[in-house]
Amino acid sequence: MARPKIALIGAGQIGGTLAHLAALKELGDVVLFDIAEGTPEGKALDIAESGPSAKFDATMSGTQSYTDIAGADVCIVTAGVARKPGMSRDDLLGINLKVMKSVGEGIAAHAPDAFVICITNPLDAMVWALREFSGLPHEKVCGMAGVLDSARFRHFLASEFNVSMKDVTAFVLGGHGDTMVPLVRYSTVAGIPLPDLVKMGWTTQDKLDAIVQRTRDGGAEIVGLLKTGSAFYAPATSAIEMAESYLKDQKRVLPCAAFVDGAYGLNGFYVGVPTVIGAGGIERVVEISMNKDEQAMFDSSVDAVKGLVKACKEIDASLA
Ligand code: A3D
Repeated sequence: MARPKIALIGAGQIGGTLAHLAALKELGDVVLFDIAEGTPEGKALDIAESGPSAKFDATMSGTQSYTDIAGADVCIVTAGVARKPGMSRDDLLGINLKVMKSVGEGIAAHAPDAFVICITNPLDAMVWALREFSGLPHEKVCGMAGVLDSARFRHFLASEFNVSMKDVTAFVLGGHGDTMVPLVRYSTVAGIPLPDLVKMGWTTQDKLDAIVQRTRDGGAEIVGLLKTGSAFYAPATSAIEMAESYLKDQKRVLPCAAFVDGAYGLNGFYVGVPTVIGAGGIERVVEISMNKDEQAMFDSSVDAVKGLVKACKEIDASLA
């Protein structure tokens, strides 16, 4: 059986890291696409030349032509502009909306059967726009944010408790932005919910609140440190986890920006929710019960995303 084909639309910081990780994990043959001439070709060649030492079997190629993504099984989209210090994700809206139009049309024409993972910001609006422009089935188009936000939350919690990250699970819902909702009640260490760990004296409520806030600001913290771009190692690793679940039909339960129609009181809307990812794409949206405070946070996050989608429609009348 032929190896799966993975098309990476955008060969910048995240795109290059995605290609490297896909190769190391032998997920399939990789095509890097970018409008910047030489960048995808150079990264593809560099990674291919690491193959003999890393001992992976996967081909790498770079291109400026959408015809080369033909028949891709997975497309991961990072094309666009990343945040600079002082820029919000929403500042990127107008620029990246145009990029989603060309990418969506390219995928529709050459890889209509692919599972598509969008990473370009502002995430929840861009995944919606990419789905609209590509016309692919909703369950085959999703956005990566929740896995990353949860990973950041898990990392901070594991450091606070001085335990293995493997034993920390965390739940982050809502849009990928300042209004994201890290759900403390559903986050655990080896199955023990965080509120119980506060009662057990492992941490204090104040420290937990600070970790929740640091999670919300996780992207900005890296932007502030790097000064010339945004995070790329953890975002790429998160998207690879999602792609692997699809390609190997793992049916992992992963939070991502998915099309929610019916659950959470939403009628046809992209937002961060727990999902099951398998060979069918987004096979299930997991609806959890929320208390009043959690629901209020989720609602305001949904409202923020609705505002972005409205702005997209205003910028591009064809979306309205
Ligand atoms: P960067 O290194 O700038 O790479 C973007 C690439 O896109 C560049 O190589 C560009 O040449 C290319 N590009 C621009 N326009 C097009 C086009 N029309 N077609 C094809 N390629 C194009 O950025 P990055 O890799 O660091 O980040 C990529 C995106 O991910 C940005 O929008 C970030 O804001 C976003 N991001 C999202 C998260 C989430 O958690 C959702 C995290 C980190 C970054």
